[in-house]
This record gives sequence, structure tokens and C-alpha cells, in this order.
Amino acid sequence: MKHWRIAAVDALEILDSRGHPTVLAQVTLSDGSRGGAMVPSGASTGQYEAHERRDGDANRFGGKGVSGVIESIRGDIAGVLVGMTAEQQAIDRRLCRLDGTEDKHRLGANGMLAVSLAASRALAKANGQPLWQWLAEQDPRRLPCPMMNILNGGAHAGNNLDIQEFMIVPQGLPTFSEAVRCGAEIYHALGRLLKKKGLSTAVGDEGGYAPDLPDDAAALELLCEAITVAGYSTDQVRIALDVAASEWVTADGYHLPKQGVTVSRSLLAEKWETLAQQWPLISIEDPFGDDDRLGWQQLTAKIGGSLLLVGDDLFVTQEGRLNDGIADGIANSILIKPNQVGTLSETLSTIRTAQTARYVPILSHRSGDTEDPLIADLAVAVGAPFIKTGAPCRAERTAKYNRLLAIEHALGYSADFGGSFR
Ligand code: 2PG
Ligand code: MG
Repeated sequence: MKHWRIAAVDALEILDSRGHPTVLAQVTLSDGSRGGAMVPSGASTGQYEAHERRDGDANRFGGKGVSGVIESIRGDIAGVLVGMTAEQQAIDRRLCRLDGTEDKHRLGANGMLAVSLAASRALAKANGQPLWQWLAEQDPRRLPCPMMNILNGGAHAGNNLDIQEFMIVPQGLPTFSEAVRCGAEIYHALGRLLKKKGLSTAVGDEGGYAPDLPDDAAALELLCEAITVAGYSTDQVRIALDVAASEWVTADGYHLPKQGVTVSRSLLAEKWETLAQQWPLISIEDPFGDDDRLGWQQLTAKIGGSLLLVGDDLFVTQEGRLNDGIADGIANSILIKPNQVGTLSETLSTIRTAQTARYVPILSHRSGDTEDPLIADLAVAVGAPFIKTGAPCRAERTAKYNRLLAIEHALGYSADFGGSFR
């Protein structure tokens, strides 16, 4: 295998899909191969996520500027990386050592991740492979099943729904491209239904519609109706929820801010069990807060055998937190967001741990995202059965689906399609 050195590291401040600043980093190797990467940003962030560093200068972008991160990349980070042999794990270890903090507070996980991912693209290019092949340990053939968030609520929308995401999962379709077509058809069927009912068709941060509805059951009812109207069945197309319940945690229990009610852990558990019985659910993400181990444990024991219970804020893509969850019988699936941990090597290591423990890895975008489709390559590289990357609407969301369509095309007849997980 050939070795290259890092010749240059650069960065600039760009905008994400919400119009907030984020980081674009570029890494150039000694043979001239250059890779770039942009990092996304969450709104409903977990308290244990690695630190997203911002300037806090109210005179620039309302405090959200990342000029300090850019300066660190061009200065400190370039200073230690330039001249180094370009090897992913060594680069990521060097970044962590330079940062020197538990939560990547000094350099910022946003800056570190941008450099780490840009390096992986430069390396893939130098090795003459697309990223999805370069990152794979085995021959990658599997396309993930999309989890499309077509109805938005919670922190991602200004409507009255407390559950953050209502997703459709076309897992019974034979190929990735047919799953995308199915998702898009259902999305538009939902739009027509909303219009007919005189409801809003404005979209939320992840491209899903965001109407006011009487309750969660009404949202689920609408989704099932849209699935049927579009000509599909709820055997082919299941429903996934992201509750994002960490957003509801208060000292007295779970407070659903939009409905204005506070409920106990056991009432919430009952609600999830009832919904799982009544609707064609395939998964529930973050049904409890990230510190509510008892709630998670009890629900996993009760319904974890029949559907995915996905830890997002719970695990924050960190191997240590995942290992604790595995030991305690908590959840059976993990959402993978590289910016929750801050380097590519740590992300891959968490995915491997999940796969060894038979926890289903789901690659995920953030609510504030960019046109960078890197998670699509990553999903194929690790053979993840699912990817959640928003509605089939808004270019930062479709960028990932379109990238997967291109990978499927490149794979041709050898392409396999992910939706099953047992
Ligand atoms: C989530 C994500 C992505 P955010 O909670 O799963 O859908 O939202 O990026 O705001 O954390
Ligand atoms: Mg989530």
C-alpha cells in the first residue's frame, strides 16, 4: 500500500440548511489529492454529545459564528497534521490528543470532524476509490432502507405536535430506488391529503410537513391514509417515530410543551406500548430521556423483541455509553451521527461495537444539515440496514438519497437492499 503525507489543511465558514454558520474543511495530500467535508448541526441535541464550538460573539451570526474553529483548523490543527503520514486512525488520534479534553471542548467536535472526514475523502481519492468502497472492510453491496421523516413536530417545527418525527420506512420494497420512489409518492399523497383537509403544507427543518393536528393518533392516521392512497400497504411501508423525549424531561416528569401536559414515566411507557399495538410501527427512537435508564430498561424488556428501540440522545454515538446500554439491556439499536462524537475512527468503532452486540446501527443526518452526502457513503460502507435523512424534499436531504441512488447504480445487479434487521 502506498503512503502519502498531509500537505495542507484549510477551512472556511459556510452556511447550513437553517442559515447558521458551519465548517467546511479541506485536506490535501502530498500527491495533490484533496478531500473536503461539511459538518451538520442538531437542534434537539443530547446533553452528552461532544462539544459543538461556536464563537458566542453576538455581533456575528447571533453568536453562532465558527470563525474560532476555522482559525484553529488553519493554525493548531494544520500545525500538527501537515507533514504527518496520512492514515485515518493516526490522524484522528492526533486530533484527540491535540484537543486533550473529554468532550472535545477545546478544538470543537465540529472542527475536528470536518478535518477527519475531509482526510477520509482525500485518502479515498488518493487510493482511486469512492468513499463507500474505501471505508468498507468487506465488499459493500447493501443499500440502507430510508427512514423518511415526512411529518415534523417537536423542536423542528412550529406546529402543535410534541413527537419530533413521524417517518415512513418502505422496507418491503425490493430495491433502494423503488423504496425512494415509494417514499416520494407517499410524501406527495400526504401533501394532497393535507391540502384537501385545509391543513398547512409548509415544511419543517427536515422537509416533512408540519401541520397542526389534534393529537399523535391523528398524525399516525394521516400517515397510514397517505400510504394507502399512494397505492402501498402498511406491510410494505412501516412507521418509525423519533420522540426525542430528552426534550421533555423536567424535575416532575415528562412535560410535553405543546400539549401542556406532564406525564410520569409509567404513563409514557403505557403510551408507547399502546401505540406499538395499534399502529404498524417498526421503531421508536428516544422514547425516554437520556438518563432514564429504568424507563428504557423496562420498555426494552417488554417490547424490544418486536420493534427497534433506538438510542440517539441516549448513546450519542459514543462507544462507552453504548457499552453501558448493552450491559444493562437498554435499547436494541443505535442512531449514528458522526458529529455527536467528533471523529470518523470513533464513529466506526461505535458501529462495530453495535454490530458485534447485534444492535442495529442507523446512520443519521442532523436537523441542520448541508449538501454533503457523506453519511450515505458511510451507511453503505458499514452495511447499515437503515438511514434516516429526512423527507424526500429539500436539497440537503435529497443529496443523501441521490447519492445512494448513484451508488446503487454503480453497484448494478450486485446491489442488495437493507430494510430487514433480524
Ligand atoms: C434527531 C435529529 C435528526 P437533531 O433527533 O434524531 O433527525 O435531530 O439533529 O435536531 O438532533
Ligand atoms: Mg433523535
